Amino acid sequence: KASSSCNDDVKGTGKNAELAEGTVADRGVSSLSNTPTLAFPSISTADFQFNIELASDIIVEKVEEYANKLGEAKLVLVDTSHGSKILSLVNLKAGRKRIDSSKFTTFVGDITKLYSEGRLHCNVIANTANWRLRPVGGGVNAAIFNAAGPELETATKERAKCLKSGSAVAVPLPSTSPLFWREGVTHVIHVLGPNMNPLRPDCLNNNYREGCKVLQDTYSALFEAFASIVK
Ligand code: AR6
Repeated sequence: KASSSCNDDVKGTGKNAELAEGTVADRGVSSLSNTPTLAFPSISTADFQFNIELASDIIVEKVEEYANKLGEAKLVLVDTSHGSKILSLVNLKAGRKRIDSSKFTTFVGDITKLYSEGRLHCNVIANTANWRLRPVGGGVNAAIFNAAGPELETATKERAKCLKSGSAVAVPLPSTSPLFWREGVTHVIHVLGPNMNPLRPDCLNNNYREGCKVLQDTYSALFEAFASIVK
């Protein structure tokens, strides 16, 4: 398997969020919210071709599990289009479970422009990365690495060389990165979800028993990494 050589002990979240927030304000990004907020895309449902009905169940289940554990912090599921099927399904299912909208919402926008274009301040954003943690490919990964500049690649290499599916690694963003000074993002959490696309490494060949478990593990790893940053 392509990623089976990834045995890095993924660690560390960085503790400079408070300091970083001050620096952002100094650089002119005004009216930033103080509520720690994680913006995350739907993991695995585009390039990795994971079934969106199953993925939406898992998102709602994991958000429900973590909403209270995270205290004041908020979770925001993001997608680029108003026609996003995953956002519609999650909104419907979160509504049925009466998930507190002060702890979880959905948002239509580019995850790299949430503050500058949507006036939504998310101090942490999640990246649907590839196992090598490289700034290649498309989707969220390309958008975040492009928007963050070379600073993210350098900071990522200091934390981990690769990523196993089902896991996450949090990377503090240097204040010189445009994502930091323009959007107020202090950390990027890279995650690697289950892959159902035969053209990508480690395809699970429609094994949804394994795939659902890996997707649950990925959201747990993401929300745990966010909890470590905000605590
Ligand atoms: N802002 C917000 N949401 C987005 C954006 C954006 N800029 N771009 C895409 N989405 P994907 P995956 C939504 O394909 O399925 C990469 O090349 C998109 O509509 O990024 O986990 C990596 O390198 C979808 O709902 O992630 C991996 O190899 C969601 O984000 C592979 O693709 C996830 O889409 C990972 O594939």
